[in-house]
Amino acid sequence: MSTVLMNGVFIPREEAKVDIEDRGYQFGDGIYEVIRVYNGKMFTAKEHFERLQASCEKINIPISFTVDNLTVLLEELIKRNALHNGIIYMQFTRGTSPRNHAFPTKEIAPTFVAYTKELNRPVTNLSNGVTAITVEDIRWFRCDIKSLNLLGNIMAKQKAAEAGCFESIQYRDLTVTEGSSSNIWVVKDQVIRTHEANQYILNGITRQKIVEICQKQGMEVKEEAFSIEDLIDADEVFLSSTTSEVTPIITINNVPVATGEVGEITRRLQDYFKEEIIAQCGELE
Ligand code: PSZ
Repeated sequence: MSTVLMNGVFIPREEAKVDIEDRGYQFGDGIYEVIRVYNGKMFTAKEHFERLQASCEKINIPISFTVDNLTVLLEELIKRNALHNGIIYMQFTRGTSPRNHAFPTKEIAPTFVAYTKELNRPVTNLSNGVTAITVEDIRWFRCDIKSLNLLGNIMAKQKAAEAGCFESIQYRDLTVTEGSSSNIWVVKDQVIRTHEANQYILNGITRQKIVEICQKQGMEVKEEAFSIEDLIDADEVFLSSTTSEVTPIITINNVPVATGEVGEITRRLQDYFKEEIIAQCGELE
């Protein structure tokens, strides 16, 4: 039986219940984070906590934790669930209040939940790459907030699933924004590009790490939007996320990317990223 952290208390998963008037349940009025755990240790935890705080501030959910006490609680959660490789899912909602679109006028406590899930590294996808389709980005204009409102994202992912593909690459007008749950990258003539971090995308923690790696390794990286045409014409395409790390994309809309082989720059970035993981969490199996 697994243990869940709910509002600061450890309880059995079966006992973790939310009220029907929790604003997360009724309006999607809340935010979340997913932190990767390797060898029982959290990877890039500080960055995830900072984004969590930023998301809360952007929608005025009062923050009821410090990074230090949250770290202690999540480490305890990992221990209680004997989590070796997996994720911590955590979310804050604005709390429970009689239904009304406007925020409650009375001060209410946010609802906080965190739980763990076992998940191995997606070694087959990392090695062979995945397939993708392009879909129109129908989401709102605050994709920088890691909001619980994921209808646009899940509809995009469902389209990919129905096409037998791993991910949907979203575009607005002619510009590629991001995947349904990942950031998208192209490589052309040794130059690596991904959409700039603004309101049209989530500034992925994996994305930020990759930019850092490129700068450290002297690989040319541009945080600059690119078009559907650039995507189709790229030498290499890959996606990045907490659970997918650096995953090659080998076909888009059933058409191979360049030769259809995983690119050299993608492989280098995978290796550097793995070194980052090992430096923080220890040797991987
Ligand atoms: O397990 C899951 O459900 C996860 S793990 C990561 C995500 C979902 N999504 C991350 C994400 C996203 O949802 C969107 C719309 N854009 C980019 C990303 C990548 O962000 P990081 O690198 O922080 O995971």
